[in-house]
Amino acid sequence: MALNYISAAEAASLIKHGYNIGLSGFTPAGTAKAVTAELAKIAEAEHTAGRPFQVGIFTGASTGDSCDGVLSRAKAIRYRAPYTTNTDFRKAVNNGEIAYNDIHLSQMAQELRYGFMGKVDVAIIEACEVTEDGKIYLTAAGGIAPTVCRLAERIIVELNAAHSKAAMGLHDVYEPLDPPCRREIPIYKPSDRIGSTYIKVDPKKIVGVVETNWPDEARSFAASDPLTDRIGRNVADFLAADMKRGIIPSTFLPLQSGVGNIANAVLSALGHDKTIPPFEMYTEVIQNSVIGLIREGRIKFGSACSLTVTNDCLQGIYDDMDFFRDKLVLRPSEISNSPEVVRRLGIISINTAIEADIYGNVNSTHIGGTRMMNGIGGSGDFTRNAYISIFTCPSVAKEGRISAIVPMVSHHDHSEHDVNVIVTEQGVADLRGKSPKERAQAIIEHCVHPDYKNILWDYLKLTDGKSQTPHAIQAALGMHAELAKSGDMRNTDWSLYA
Ligand code: 0RQ
Repeated sequence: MALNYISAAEAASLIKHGYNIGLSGFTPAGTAKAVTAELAKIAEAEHTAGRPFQVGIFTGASTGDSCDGVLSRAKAIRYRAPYTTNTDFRKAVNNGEIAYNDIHLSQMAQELRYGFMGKVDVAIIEACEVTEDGKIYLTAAGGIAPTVCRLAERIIVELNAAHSKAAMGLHDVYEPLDPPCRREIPIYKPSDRIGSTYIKVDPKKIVGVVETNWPDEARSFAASDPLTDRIGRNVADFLAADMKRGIIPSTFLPLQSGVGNIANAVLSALGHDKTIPPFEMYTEVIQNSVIGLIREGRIKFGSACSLTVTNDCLQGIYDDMDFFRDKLVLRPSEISNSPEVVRRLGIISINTAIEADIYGNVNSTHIGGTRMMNGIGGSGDFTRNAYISIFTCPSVAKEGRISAIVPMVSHHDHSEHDVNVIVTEQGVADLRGKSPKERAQAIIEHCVHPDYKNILWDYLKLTDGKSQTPHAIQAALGMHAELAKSGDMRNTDWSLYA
């Protein structure tokens, strides 16, 4: 069946008010871009004409400005799931304009299949190749593409020349069966391939192919600085010591690491610590630092959902595919982040906290307990099931006015039952095997900034000091209340609560 080549505007005109669209891509690699950019223009025109126009968006993780940015500015998003990092989208969410469902990334595809979020009307999939018999070859991410292709009534393919056809073969496309027929996902080591290199669809569902040449919109991260280097060093030293005393096998274990500057610094420190043998990644996002370490032979294999790398780094991978072919695999997010596989492989997970409390509970998503930052991403998928789960963050934010360690988190993403280790630039709190009261001692002693140590010790004096998890409930959010009042947690006055 011949493919029907259409423009991005023609493709966008197939999407109607009230539709749910399912997108390829993940943080924000491999996201379809051209059709959503045109859709924003349609939404603006409809709004000007006094007609409603909003869609639901299902995707793998964050998208770039060409989706979350333009569509939120055009007030064209009714509902969206999961993770996002776009500033305008964030503003719209915190203004109450968008219904944002921040779910674990591993659950997105299956919740669509289970019918929890309504039907997928149109899938928009970025590809480096599409064939007349319905084979779609993805670009730099797996995301939820296989699932939305299967569920959607119609598929639009963005054939993007900015991605080399060398990406063909990078993917391992696999969709598990749903209960009660689900079997194990047969991955026993990070490099195992269990699926096919393309998504196979009924070619009649492909209603249009849009040719584009639009580079990925990956964020560039700031160069490492002394603070992130210190955090990275603390993580590397901690893991090296665990290996030395036999807690981590001498062959090491596969790593997962989140997105951003701290993640880059941690990987750089681990990669350059020669007491740690070359290791593997079983992670959701591969950043530039991992590619460098694969080239240096320090990382043996990278399994991920996306190549969230700068465009020159991505081009370098495509140009050097003979080298990378047996060192990288991209998977759908429900496989890259599968709790089952994470538990089996014994992953060491490293994610970022906005704040943690003295008992080891972690908030990764909300500022001040109410305002969405980005979302939980895959941090919960890995943390709950990891061999060792680590959270990192600077000990203070906003020039010291905010302590990242507080008596009680203002929003709860990862519970004390799941968090093994907290690392700041001040040091490492190893929470494994400890009771809540022992954890509080370790966290305040090792992770808290000197400006806040006495404030937190004094908080404990307000409690009975005996109960399982001692709290002075009326004062537990006192540091947050002080921040709201004076703009500086250092002014916290516990006598108000005595
Ligand atoms: O504010 O943007 O105004 O400068 O939060 O903080 O320190 O620059 O760090 O960019 O790595 O973001 C947790 C949000 C950290 C991110 C989070 C302010 C701070 C700054 C950003 P500015 P930094 P990052 C991977 C797996 C999700 C969970 C996860 C994230 C801004 O890493 O979204 O790891 N993680 N998922 O000043 C008020 C505090 C604050 C604070 C920091 N306590 N109170 N503001 N900030 N702490 C993702 C995927 O799965 C795909």
